[in-house]
Amino acid sequence: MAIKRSGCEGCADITCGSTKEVLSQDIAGSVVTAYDRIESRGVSACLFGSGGTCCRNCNMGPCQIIDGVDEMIGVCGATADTVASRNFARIVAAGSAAHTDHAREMVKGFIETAKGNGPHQIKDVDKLMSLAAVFGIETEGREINDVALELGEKALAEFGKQDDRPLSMLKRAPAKRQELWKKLGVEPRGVDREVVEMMHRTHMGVDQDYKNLTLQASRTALADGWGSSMLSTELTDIMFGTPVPRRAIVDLGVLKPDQVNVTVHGHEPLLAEALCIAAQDEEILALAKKAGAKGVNLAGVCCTGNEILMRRGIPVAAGFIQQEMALATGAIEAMVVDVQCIMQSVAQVARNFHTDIITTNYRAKMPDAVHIQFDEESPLESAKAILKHAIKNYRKRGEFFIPEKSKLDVVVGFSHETINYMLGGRFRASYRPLNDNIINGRIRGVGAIVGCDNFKLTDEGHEIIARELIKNDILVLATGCAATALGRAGLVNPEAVRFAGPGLAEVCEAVGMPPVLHMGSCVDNSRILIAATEMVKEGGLGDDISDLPAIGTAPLWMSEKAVAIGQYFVASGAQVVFQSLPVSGAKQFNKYLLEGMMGEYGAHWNVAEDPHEIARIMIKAIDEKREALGINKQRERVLFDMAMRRDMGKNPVGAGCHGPGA
Ligand code: SF4
Ligand code: MSK
Repeated sequence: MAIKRSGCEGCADITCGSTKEVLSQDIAGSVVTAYDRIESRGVSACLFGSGGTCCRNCNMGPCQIIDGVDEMIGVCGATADTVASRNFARIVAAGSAAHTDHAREMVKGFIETAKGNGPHQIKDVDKLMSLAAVFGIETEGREINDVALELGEKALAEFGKQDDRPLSMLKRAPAKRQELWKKLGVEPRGVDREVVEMMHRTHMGVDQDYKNLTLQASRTALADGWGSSMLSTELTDIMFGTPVPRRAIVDLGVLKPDQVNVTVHGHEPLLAEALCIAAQDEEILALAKKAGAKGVNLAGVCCTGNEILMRRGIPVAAGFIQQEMALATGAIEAMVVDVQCIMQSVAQVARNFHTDIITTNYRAKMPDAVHIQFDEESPLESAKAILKHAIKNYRKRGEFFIPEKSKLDVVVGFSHETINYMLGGRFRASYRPLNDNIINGRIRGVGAIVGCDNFKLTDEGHEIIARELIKNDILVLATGCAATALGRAGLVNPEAVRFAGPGLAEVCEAVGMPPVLHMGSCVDNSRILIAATEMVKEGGLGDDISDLPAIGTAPLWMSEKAVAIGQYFVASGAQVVFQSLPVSGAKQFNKYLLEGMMGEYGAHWNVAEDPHEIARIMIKAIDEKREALGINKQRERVLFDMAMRRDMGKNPVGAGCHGPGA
């Protein structure tokens, strides 16, 4: 059945250009995407679910609570604040668990590498030594792999630690923040323990105080940010190399007409790295040629894409919202998936073509997919088996369409070490120049744009916020699918400096960096914590993260992981702005998140739907921090107006595309 789409006349903006182009082709006529499902569902969101006041934590319910209405509390007496805070805490626990299970796999892979098993080596010895120091590991006169093995084993022990001592990595935070965590009682202990305790405390009849529940939500989130996510990022860097700036390309146009196209979708870089090595293997290349292809073209989707983009410059075909569109090209032989953010619909879309969805992780199987288990002990063999399967599909490829013009240049690879080198120079790497430029006002502050994209708001949301921030001299750090969206918008590129304000432009031009720095995947938000800590330690901008003129946003968040990230940012002293939070049905708890947390952590959550409003909140918060530091100069906020948009050859805001059926 051909899908009737209502079209998107007049929309020429680049963020949705490739999606629109693919779905307007005849070959995509039978493909049903999320855009179609949104249009055909016709059901508005449940108010109790959106407000966070639906509880199904026991079998006396489900209970739908209306705040302030006595008859509408839970059967057990639970109030709206209790229910919404329990639900919020469970979201944080689920998001932290996802990062943690991913991180554990990375640590296990690191241990195998340290033992000399598999195709990888220890690549970043400097980082190995600095992390060994954090764990109190003796390094003098020892073999590199010996140090790495001890580090891997100590890192693995952090997950299951049962004593009450805090996680080792917490000592990387500013001293004042560590003191605050101790005082509040939110220092995380074992990573797994915090998730388990969170689930216990939200069980029926346990913790019923929204503030007390939120303390454990902070502890759980901190175990993620400063524990599992940070371990994953750091050990991955040690094993695969800390990213350095490199040029690459993003968007659907990275698929190749004459090669076996294999997209890697999910999160765990162990699989993706093995595929990168296997794709160059002579046996695999010979098989591809025998099948009539010129080679194997690997391309990323979602955060796996960001991992290999950052470290290897492998192109990213799609972010989260474009995963179905990549398949709808008909040009992909296999979409290889592991864990997280894989829509079940990809198997249904693939059925229209010769494409196989290959699941690779026992945790994440799908109906209608082929399963080839990725074996951590022989990663190369697993990767080759996957590619051989993909190559077999090449001859079955039918009609296809690749939007070849949809291909944007990006410069990526901005680890916190890279920022250090770029601004301070390789021989005196330091955050001093960044701090000085913030103090002298060339750079007004730092804004992080992180997280997913979703189908609720236009993809343009990321772009609008980023353009407004850089125009106002705010350096943007980006991760996850937000970074991919900004890449598609042409902003992750030194040439985008023409859109920046004069101060930021001067700094970016001097060192040749883009005004939007791609810092990696969603797990890599821990890089932002370290960068913020380095800025504090460098001096001149206060003595805690909460003093910095810096703020984060996840405007188009989708995954529970984004809420865990938001909570660890706030608990670390950095304000965040989200497009919505499922807590609005509980007055006191909502107020506590949006205001009350400030008194405890020096930071709080903000909610705003409109991207311009998000940018306004971010700029205001940065100016307030500058004021408190005594470094503010009164200046007008430069509004991102119609004239500027015309100047950039873009459509007016609001005429952007919310997908092909918008
Ligand atoms: Fe209802 Fe209380 Fe059970 Fe929740 S825990 S479902 S509010 S009775
Ligand atoms: S993949 S968690 S949609 S960033 Fe990390 Fe993208 Fe968000 Fe998934």
